[in-house]
Amino acid sequence: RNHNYDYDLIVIGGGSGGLACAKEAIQHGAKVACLDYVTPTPLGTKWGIGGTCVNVGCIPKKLMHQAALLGEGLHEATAYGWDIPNKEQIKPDWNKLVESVQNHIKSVNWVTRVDLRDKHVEYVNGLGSFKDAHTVVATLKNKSEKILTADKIVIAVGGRPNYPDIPGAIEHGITSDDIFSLDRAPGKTLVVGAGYIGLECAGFLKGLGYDATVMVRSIVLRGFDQQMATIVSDAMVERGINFLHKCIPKSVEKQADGKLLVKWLNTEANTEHSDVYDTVLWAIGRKGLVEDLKLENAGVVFKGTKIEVSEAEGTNVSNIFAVGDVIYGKPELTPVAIHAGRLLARRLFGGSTQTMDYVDVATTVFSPLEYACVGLSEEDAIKKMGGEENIEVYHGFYKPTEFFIPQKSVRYCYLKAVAERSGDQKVLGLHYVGPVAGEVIQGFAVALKAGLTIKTLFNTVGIHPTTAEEFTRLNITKRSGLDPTPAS
Ligand code: FAD
Ligand code: NA7
Repeated sequence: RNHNYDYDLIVIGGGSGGLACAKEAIQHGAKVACLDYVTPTPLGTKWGIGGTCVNVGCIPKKLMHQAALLGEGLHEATAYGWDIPNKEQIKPDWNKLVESVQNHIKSVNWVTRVDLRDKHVEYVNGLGSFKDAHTVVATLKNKSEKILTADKIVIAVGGRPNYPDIPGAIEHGITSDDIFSLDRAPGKTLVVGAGYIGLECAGFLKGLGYDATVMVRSIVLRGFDQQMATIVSDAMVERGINFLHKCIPKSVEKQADGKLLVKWLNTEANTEHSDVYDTVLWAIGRKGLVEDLKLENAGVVFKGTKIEVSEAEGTNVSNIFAVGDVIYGKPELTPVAIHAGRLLARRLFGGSTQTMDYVDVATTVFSPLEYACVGLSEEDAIKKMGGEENIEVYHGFYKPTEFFIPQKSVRYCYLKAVAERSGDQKVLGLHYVGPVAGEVIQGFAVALKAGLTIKTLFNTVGIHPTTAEEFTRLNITKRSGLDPTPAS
């Protein structure tokens, strides 16, 4: 070790990427400190160690999604013979749900702290900033400062939600950082933004019985396959979620009765509108948390709110690296941050040369009708292969067993395999909407990474009766023009 420094490694940020990196570095004998500090939201919401995923992201989101699915299941259960008295009066208790979700999170925070202590990672609950390229200042809660030096520094500060620059946005609006611990039922809610976070929040709110509206600036789920995005949003409309298309918010005012008067502009018709809501939730994208880091003191170059890194997650300063949501142009997903953090620690301290592969990362949108995919969207496949004539799209609607008895529409289970047209037809992308979408796509993601072809896919014997098996028998191409809807 280089004894000129207190530590071999300082990780700034104790979220998915930072913790994975710190713990892996310890495995390789490094002396490691990990800083984590949460600046409260404008509403005053704060949380413990573990970062976005555990506290205000994937985990509470999936728990609330599950709560919403159970409500739906309760209604479907009667079709199977469950006798549920006063079904229409069944309502979730928001405060009880929040309490259960927060209890789970607190237990994870605690386990994380114990784990760090057991592994001898020094945890510093302070806001980190650079003094120079090897020195980090941790500003603790009581405003005192702790100076730490290290040979290598990893920036894993993640991101936080953006607020629009309109009157009342910060004073009266909330974000995903607040919703999972909100101390009152959200009531009638306007969700601004139609990325995956906006759709998921509106989805579980409606599923829990609250009136939900999504305001869409341009298109739904930009960056995702647009045919799939349409199926997802149509299914949301069918569940009673309102969509305001081509609209942007103008102002939020609090009325005397405490409700929020929102004014917005329809950019297509150039007309102004307004309505009153109990809650306004901004889901308009996220910014990297570079602001507090004083990167200029270390000479680290950044791009907007993000840091551009090399193939080896290196910044322009040789001993400083970055992983996770704070890096520029890579998928903002927990497993991406974890994998990159771990591989980085192995390279820095374990003699490894393996770099992170950011290509073909599978993901799921936990909208009421779940959507999961891996690889290219149909649009991107057409672009990559130089035209529609060079790809083949196999697709089909399917009625899973779960849909039979409650008589759910076949329109809400759809599978699509996008492949090269020639040879064994390498699979470029797989798309699925339907039950347990993430579980369906995960295994296929492995196959796609291993070079899956249509020939292999169709040569695989399915597991019956599942929805995933349908991928092995998609025999209708879009080109054929045949109806992909099954007869029954
Ligand atoms: P984070 O987990 O955000 O951790 C960064 C940590 O650093 C935070 O604790 C932060 O407070 C701290 N920090 C920041 N600045 C400093 C500083 N100067 N000093 C000290 N500490 C600092 N991903 C999925 O894969 N699946 C999902 O289903 C999913 N759902 C999501 C739902 C929502 C609502 C949101 C918001 C995100 C979701 N994500 C999901 C994304 C996922 O949460 C992030 O990609 C992941 O948490 C990024 O990890 P990270 O380590 O880069 O940053
Ligand atoms: P996204 O995926 O960046 O989506 C943001 C959404 O908000 C998107 O629909 C945007 O519309 C919309 N948006 C952005 N700015 C505004 C303003 N000012 N007014 C109204 N609507 C706006 O963000 P998420 O929060 O869903 O997800 C964050 C990241 O996590 C995302 O990058 C994923 O990779 C993971 P647009 O399409 O730009 O017109």
